[in-house]
Amino acid sequence: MKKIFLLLVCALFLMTDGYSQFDSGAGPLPTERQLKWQGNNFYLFVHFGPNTFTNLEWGKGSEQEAVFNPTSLDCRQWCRIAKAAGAKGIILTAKHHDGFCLWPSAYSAHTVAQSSWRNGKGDVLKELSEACKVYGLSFGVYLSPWDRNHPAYGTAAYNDVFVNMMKEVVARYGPFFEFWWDGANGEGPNGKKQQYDWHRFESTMRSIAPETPIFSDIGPDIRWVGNENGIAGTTNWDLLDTAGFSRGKGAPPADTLNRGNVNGANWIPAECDVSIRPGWFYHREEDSLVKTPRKLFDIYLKSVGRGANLLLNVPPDRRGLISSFDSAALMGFARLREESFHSSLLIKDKARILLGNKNLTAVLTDNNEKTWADLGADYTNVFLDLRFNRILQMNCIQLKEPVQNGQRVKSFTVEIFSGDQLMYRLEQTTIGHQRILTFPLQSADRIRIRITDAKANPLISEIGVYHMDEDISQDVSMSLPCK
Ligand code: FUL
Repeated sequence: MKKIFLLLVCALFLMTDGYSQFDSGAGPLPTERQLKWQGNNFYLFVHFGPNTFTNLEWGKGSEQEAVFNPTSLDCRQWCRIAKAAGAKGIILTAKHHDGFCLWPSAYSAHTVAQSSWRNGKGDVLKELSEACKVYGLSFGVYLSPWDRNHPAYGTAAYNDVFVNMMKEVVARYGPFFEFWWDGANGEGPNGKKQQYDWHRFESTMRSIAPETPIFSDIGPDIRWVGNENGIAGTTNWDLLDTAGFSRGKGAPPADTLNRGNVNGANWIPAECDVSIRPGWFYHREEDSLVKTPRKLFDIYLKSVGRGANLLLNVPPDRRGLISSFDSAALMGFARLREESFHSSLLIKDKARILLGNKNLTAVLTDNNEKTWADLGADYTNVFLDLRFNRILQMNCIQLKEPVQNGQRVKSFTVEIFSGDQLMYRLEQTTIGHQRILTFPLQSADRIRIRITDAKANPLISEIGVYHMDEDISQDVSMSLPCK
């Protein structure tokens, strides 16, 4: 009997997918590559290709290669703007659904090499990977398996083509900080759909780029957030059940992707992809529709501020440059983040953070996710007491969990006091890598944070309190005013 029990325990261990590790109580844990990726918070997406020149969103695949002809492409300009915007990296659509390769692939006859751009000698991946190095940015690629041009699409031979292309880009332009698989699966030039060999695609990537996290609807490392508006759920678990689901049409419901699964079997955090414009590719008629800095800041609060990463698309124009409309919006967005978060009132006021008689101020304000406070097994009977030295105006609080130990907090409250008077109360669910909550401006000298439910001892690594411009702190959904 004892032997059977031991065998069952061993089998259970072997059944885990090898990517997520298990910790009793706290649930699945992130891998090193996922943790590193999570630290990037915000980075740019670049949709660029024949669509930029034909004014389409989904190219047909029958476009002449000659249509791709940027007049003054400069990837360093993209990087300068990304850097100034505070983005940590750039992911480029190396091949979109039209099949056109932005690098001279040996596995396609529909690439930059067949175009007249730079007499067929140009290579956008090479240029961008080099520029990213110069500017200290991470580089990633998007590779669409759906290919409306490739003659082999719709046959088993196309899976070889896709595998070869992955090998080619990893060898020539890697390492990548993220590899992006689009789940779309439409018809190819011969009217047939492809049976993607996802298992092979995944094992190929794991063997040639084990450090690179892979994005798709359902991971294995990063999941889609279920919408293209850049908005994660107010409840956002880094966990997802993937058994029985597949990429594309077979993915879990959008709502599940948006919030994750509280007891999900795999650590697969969400990424919020959204475009700065209505479309993913550049269209001149959308110049006046570029999102404002305030709109971008609101998206930031609802993505990064809800524990997800933000992938913001900024498509270059027909010159091969990011237009001044987009760069101006990005600079305004960076300014709003800088003004809002550059100094926590806890530091400015030399406030104290107490847990009973323990002073946790240093640990919780050291901007170091590797140090944390353990609120213990009896956490419902204690609270973190943030004591300011005077009445201050505040409208934002930021909390972080050290997710290397799992995502533990299921619910918590934040109570804001002036003296003994409770001024405002927020009831929330998850924290995760980072939670930013805004509320109507309060004059207060004390904040009480109580964890009301958790999977295991709650751990908090960082707290910040801010007074941001009132116009931009309007995200008051889910907060419960008490007066
Ligand atoms: C989707 C694509 O169909 C869009 O064109 C865009 O690339 C978006 C990021 O992913 O699946």
